[in-house]
Amino acid sequence: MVNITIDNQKISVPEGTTIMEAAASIGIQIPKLCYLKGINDIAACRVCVVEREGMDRLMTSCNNVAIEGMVIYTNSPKVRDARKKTVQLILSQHDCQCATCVRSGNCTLQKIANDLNILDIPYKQRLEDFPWDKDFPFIRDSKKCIKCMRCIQICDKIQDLHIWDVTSTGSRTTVNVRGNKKISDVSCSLCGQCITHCPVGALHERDDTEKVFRAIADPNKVVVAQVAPAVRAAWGEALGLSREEATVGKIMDSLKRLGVDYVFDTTFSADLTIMEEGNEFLQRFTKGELKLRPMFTSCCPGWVRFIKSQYPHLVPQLSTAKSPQQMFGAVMKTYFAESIGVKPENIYTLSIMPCVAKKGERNMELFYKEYAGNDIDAVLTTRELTRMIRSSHISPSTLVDRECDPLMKEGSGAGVIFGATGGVMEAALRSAHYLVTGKNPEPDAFKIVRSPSFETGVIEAEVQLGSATVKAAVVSGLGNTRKLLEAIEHGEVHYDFVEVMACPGGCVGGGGQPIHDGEELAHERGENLYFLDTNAPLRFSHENPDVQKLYSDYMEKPLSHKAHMLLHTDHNA
Ligand code: HC0
Ligand code: SF4
Repeated sequence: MVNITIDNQKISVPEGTTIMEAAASIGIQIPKLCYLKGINDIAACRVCVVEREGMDRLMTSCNNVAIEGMVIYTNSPKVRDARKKTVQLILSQHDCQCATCVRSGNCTLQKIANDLNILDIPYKQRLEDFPWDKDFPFIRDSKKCIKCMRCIQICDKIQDLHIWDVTSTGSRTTVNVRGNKKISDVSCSLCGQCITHCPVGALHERDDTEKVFRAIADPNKVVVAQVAPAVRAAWGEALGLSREEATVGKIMDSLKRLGVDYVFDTTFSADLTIMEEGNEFLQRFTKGELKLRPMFTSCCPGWVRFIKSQYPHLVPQLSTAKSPQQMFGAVMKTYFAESIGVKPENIYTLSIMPCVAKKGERNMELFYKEYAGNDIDAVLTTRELTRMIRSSHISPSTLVDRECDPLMKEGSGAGVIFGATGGVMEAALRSAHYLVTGKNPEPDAFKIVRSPSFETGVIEAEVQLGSATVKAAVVSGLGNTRKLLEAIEHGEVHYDFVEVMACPGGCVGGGGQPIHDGEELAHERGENLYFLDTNAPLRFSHENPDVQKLYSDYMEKPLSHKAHMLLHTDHNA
């Protein structure tokens, strides 16, 4: 242990503790803008400076450790003065139009400036203005970038994609797409992790809320919405609702109150995906098509973009099943449209997703009889949904639990856990066990594939399906994924079935989820989904009565010709 004094309080902390951590242990939260533990501890912003007794120069507290006998002041006049000047300088290079910023009220810079009582900016404003393609699924506003480097570090160290870079040097040092290229010309996965780790509003999703408001107001459109599994685990965070209060039924109510005509839960089509993907896996597995092993899941568009750009030769190993989002869109514009007697072109399919990449995936085409369009017409992130609720002046406390509409009402617990890393695999194994043996396993029989912690990269499991042993692996985060793919390519590991999710922890940690300044909530949100699964009346996708009805009335059987037309895709197209 090391003994130090912080703001006149004597404390003992373990060796290696940073001054920032030591201060936090006694309730002193030293302000910081760039710091992310283990990822960005380069002291780029210098907002976290403290004064050490006997030293002239102030020191950064995020990357200096406590040393025996140190006496530290975190809020002396010298510290306050330096910190204020630093923040004022940052503000002089930041577009401070807070009223029109998507992060207003949830911006670390705004909070720090307020806390420091900064009432003016004595320096000349100098804003950068790089062009950006406003049609791209996410937007970078260079006028708001504070060069904290978090986006660079997340993309390099966690996602191993290197989309962002420092460009120029000295006082002109700035951040941009690597090589000053257009974002559409680099291999961005659209995972959105740079957005959720940006402390200000320099990065955000393309706003599609107005487009959705217009569709709702259009008397010729029937708006049909779906809500992804992971949204229920996080939407309440942005509206001040507790986990218990923020039920999925209240999301359905909010959508109806916004004017959406029909509301559904993506867990229905997650169950449908299991029927298609599970059968596809068993077909590939039992036929022993070794060159197609392992089969990779295909429901995460961030991962699909990654494999297409980084490992194109492995694309044939992706499951051909569309993601639940896309399957649901196709079913809404065909089976459901026919059931309510509306033409597919008058159905407007909307999804609420924890994801930015889904805004790109939505472009997947749908051809059916004389209809040619997209499965999905608009994707809103969890953050956009909560903005729509706020802008419609709906008080969250007045929301009530509302069921989904008939025909595709049911969703199983297996569908709910899709939103957490390992969930797709676990759901698939539950049903594959039934398909192989004719018997249900214990619902939690395959919980070995669940991630024990947020940091866990790869989970491996050998599971028994009847007499066959299936080697499964689950990975989340694209840096971890690259390592796993390299090991597969070098013959170091052998699997039959691999689930990949681009975001650390899976969709619960998605790039479209509420932002908490670098705090990682994926594990906690994932636990919530497992809790919902444990308490769900239905635990197996193959037992979903509405999915069974869809097959008997419309699709015939999994992997039928019609199912192939509507529910599968050619990843090479
Ligand atoms: Fe996901 Fe999905 S689980 S990718 O994370 O498979 O976005 O939540 O909706 O489509 O179901 C996201 C979440 C989904 C899809 C489902 C899958
Ligand atoms: Fe989107 Fe989920 Fe994939 Fe992240 S893990 S890119 S949120 S689908």
